[in-house]
Amino acid sequence: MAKKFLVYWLQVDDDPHEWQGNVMGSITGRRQGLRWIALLAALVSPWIPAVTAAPSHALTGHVGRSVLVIAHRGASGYLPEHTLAAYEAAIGMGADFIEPDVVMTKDGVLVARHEVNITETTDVARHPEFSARRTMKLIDGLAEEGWFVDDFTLQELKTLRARQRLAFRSSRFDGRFTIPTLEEIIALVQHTGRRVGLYIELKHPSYFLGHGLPVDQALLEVLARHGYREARDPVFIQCFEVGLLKALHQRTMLRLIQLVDALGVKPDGTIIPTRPYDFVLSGDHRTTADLLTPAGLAEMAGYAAGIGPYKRYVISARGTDGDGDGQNDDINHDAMVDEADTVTMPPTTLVGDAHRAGLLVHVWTMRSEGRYLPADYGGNPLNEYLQFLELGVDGFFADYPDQAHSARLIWQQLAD
Ligand SMILES: [Ca+2]
Ligand SMILES: [Ca+2]
Repeated sequence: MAKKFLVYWLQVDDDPHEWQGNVMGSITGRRQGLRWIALLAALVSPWIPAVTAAPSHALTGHVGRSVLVIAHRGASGYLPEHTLAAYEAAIGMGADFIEPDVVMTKDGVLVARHEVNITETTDVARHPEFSARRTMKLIDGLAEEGWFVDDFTLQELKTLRARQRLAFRSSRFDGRFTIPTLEEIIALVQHTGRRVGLYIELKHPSYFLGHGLPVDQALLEVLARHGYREARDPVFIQCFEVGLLKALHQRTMLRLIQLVDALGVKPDGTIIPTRPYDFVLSGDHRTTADLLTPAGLAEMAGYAAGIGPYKRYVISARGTDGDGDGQNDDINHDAMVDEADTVTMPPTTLVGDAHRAGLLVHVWTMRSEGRYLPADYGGNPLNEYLQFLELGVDGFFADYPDQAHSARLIWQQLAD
């Protein structure tokens, strides 16, 4: 999801020191790290018992009671995403939940992939027997070319191997791992020796329903078959679409999370909202910005246990457009324009607003590479984690779950 957020296109009046007046003002990175930790400890001490009242691995989830490490697509920073190896590594790294995105095969089996289009994350292009299946499809209104999961049976899909999607992450494990089914993932978490939860995202449900593949029904059936039925069970079902979650709320006690997307961030740090795709289909003109108003939060609290917002809705970041071309400048002169060329802005009130509405807040996505870290974090992802912990989020989606786990440990030590 991150790639699209690297687009910044408005003039910015940038002053990296302006935000120092707020409580986060000591995070200026490298040299001031210790000062920041001392300040943090002083700030949090009066109310920390509420945060640590439940053990960190409590999977029931409850506003203000625990902070969950959610392994985003598995330990996807290290291994090809959505493979049993990536999930198993994440469990070993201390994740409370692993996060399978599920899509459906031609023969109605739920498997883990982030996209309907499997071109980027598998070696399908190197299988001549499938070359004729290369095609063009409309996915949520956007034309895509490649190979698509719903054109393959499970048996065919199992002949493919996963590959690393991002050029700057290791490709040494390409070709090693198959695409797992949801059933295989459930078997993995049920045999790990500790309680690990499933944080399952239904991808593009309107697309699949439109093609005669009822992903929601299949998901509830698979989960029920393995004993996941109640709100106390270690499962969250997440989706960007609103209507699907509202319908699920009528049919399951399992906890639901409303994901809240964005189109991008303007150079001045303003978030550009988007529309859930079911809103596009139904003619509902509201955007994700409307979901995050008091009325929107109250509505979501009627069917969801929490929200999964893009993290910039909580702490945005802005760039610099000194040359006036409408794009962020490469202020660190590394020949790339990315989040390292931005600085964070004062936090919004979203975490508190959502908590007052009774909603958990699980933010995405924490990524440790420097290109994802605004300059004031000094290249250290710990600074980002601590800032979000200080704001009271209830969980993180993390590509490096070991680092999320470490950050939580440090946070807890600061509280002692
Ligand atoms: Ca996901
Ligand atoms: Ca740069």
